[in-house]
Amino acid sequence: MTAAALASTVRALVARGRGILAADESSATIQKRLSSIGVVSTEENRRAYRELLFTTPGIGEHISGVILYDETLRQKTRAGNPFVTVLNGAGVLPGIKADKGAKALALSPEEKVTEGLDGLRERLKEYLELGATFTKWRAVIEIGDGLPTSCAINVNAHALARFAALSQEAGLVPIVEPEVLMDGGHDIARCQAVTEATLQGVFAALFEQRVVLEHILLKPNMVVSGSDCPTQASPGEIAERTIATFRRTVPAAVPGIVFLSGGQSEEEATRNLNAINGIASPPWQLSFSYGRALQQSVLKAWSGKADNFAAAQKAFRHRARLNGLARDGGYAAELERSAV
Ligand code: 5MM
Repeated sequence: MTAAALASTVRALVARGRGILAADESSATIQKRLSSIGVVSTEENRRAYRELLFTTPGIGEHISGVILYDETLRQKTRAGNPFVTVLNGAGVLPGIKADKGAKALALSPEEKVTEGLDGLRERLKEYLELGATFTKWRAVIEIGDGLPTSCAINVNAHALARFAALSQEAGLVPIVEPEVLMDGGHDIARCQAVTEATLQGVFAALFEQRVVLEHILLKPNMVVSGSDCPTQASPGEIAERTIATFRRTVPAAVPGIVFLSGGQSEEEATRNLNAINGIASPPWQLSFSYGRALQQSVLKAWSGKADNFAAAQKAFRHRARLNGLARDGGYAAELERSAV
């Protein structure tokens, strides 16, 4: 794939009014999600749920790309149509989770390092053949007493950069996801300091490994208060601190920042994205790549029952539309009640 093709994929993923659905839950995570609605995580139930999402009428209006899990990239609709074909037909780019999960970091077991580099060049070749146009790798950074260590930041940054370089070599656009977790009682200032240090480490590694910044997307956390912090920051403060942090660390050559939701409620994730897009003229497109914040109400509406299929698709369309509006700063809380 040429540089022009990588640039065109990037542009499509961060087009105005649209964003990314992260449907790349690993087997352990999808099991948790399905069991929360009383559904057993069999291959058929996972397939049926993903079919519900991907065949939602009008999905391409507000969704530009979907991140898939290895199993899902190979699956088909009940009628035998490959998911990749369904998505392409709806104007939605298929992408793939390239990492193999976060594992305990040797000699610092409270922290994690993401694995999956061995054999990655060969897997990426296959993913391209199966129809993926972009990839994603998630690193997890925890905040705690004495955490994160600079070791955890650096080993994860190194792996993210190796993943990004291999993806670009294969002709796939890498989404680089360093997630500073919300878990804990820390305040927003601490989240800001850790996010800043993490992004500095990530961009130093990307630069060192010659990754073309124009052909990546960054998928970070927003700068927020820890989930157990007694004082929760307002959307205005979240937006100000998030943008200030990125201005210090993310080069303007990066075309887009697509946020993860990280455990925020659906409404919080939409409201905060809207506030972030209300800040004047940042150099990057600011969009979403949500997993939970696009799926919580969908899972609940579906509850594993075929009769609820249409209601669940309606819930998905609603969340996608609201985030599509927030991505351009056009969301208002009253719209929560206006499902179409
Ligand atoms: C959908 O969740 C993704 C997969 O997580 P696991 O590998 O732990 O199963 C995850 O990478 C996701 O893409 C991001 O964390 C964003 O999802 P949220 O729910 O934070 O928006």
